[in-house]
Amino acid sequence: MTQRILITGAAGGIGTLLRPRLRRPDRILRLLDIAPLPPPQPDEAVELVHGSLTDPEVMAAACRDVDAVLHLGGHSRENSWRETLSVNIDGTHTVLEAARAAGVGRVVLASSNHAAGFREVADAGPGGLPADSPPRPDTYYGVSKAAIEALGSLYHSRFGMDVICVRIGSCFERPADVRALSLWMSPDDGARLFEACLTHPAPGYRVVWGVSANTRQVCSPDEAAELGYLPEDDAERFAAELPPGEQHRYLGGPFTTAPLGIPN
Ligand code: 15L
Repeated sequence: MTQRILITGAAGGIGTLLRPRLRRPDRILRLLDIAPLPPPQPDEAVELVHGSLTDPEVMAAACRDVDAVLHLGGHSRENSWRETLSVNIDGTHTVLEAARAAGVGRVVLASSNHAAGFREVADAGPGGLPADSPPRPDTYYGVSKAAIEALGSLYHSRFGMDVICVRIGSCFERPADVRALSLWMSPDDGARLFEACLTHPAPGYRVVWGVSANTRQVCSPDEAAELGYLPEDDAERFAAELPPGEQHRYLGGPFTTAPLGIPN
């Protein structure tokens, strides 16, 4: 049977990396964004929706006939409190509410390491920081990610929805700096992890880290492994190419000192 997956924020960085990687013969990707989306490739089974995840009518229509939602949309960095509240927190409520009303059984939420950005790297220990370490946000952005994890938990407990919160480390083609040698999630591993989130038979509610199998790992791999995620990449192969730098005291690195509420 054909499966339909709605991806919010599909024109963003991670959405763009995942779009070709989540293609399956028996799958339609419904891609939603307020930004323009590249037109379908030949033989690409996609549906493009231009609209805002903060609009309940847009989301109600977008969730129709959908099997799962991959909610990547929202501000991906620090912004004003008003914007963060409206787009990230209220917007995620709108997404979850539309999914619930449409009977969508599974929602995967893009959380972030910044929900726990004030966790100390030195506390990681040999097993790494647990994925469900209580929030210690480093920014308004981090607060919004902690809040959406709580919203996801509520929608699981009240409505039985499967909700997986992925505390994404740093997902780019290659690690940007020394800090990312610990937190990098390669695009291919990102696809492996989101695929595991989509295919696990009964995940319930859980929080997992979204990172590759990095030599300098500070995040526990166990919770994502329980989902069936087997990362294959390691940021270490880029280490020699990166400018020298020190590991930060806190997981959130520069976010922990960036001014609050100022877009960066
Ligand atoms: C994030 O949550 C951001 O969305 C991304 O732009 C990076 O800054 C990443 O964290 C990171 O910590 O490297």
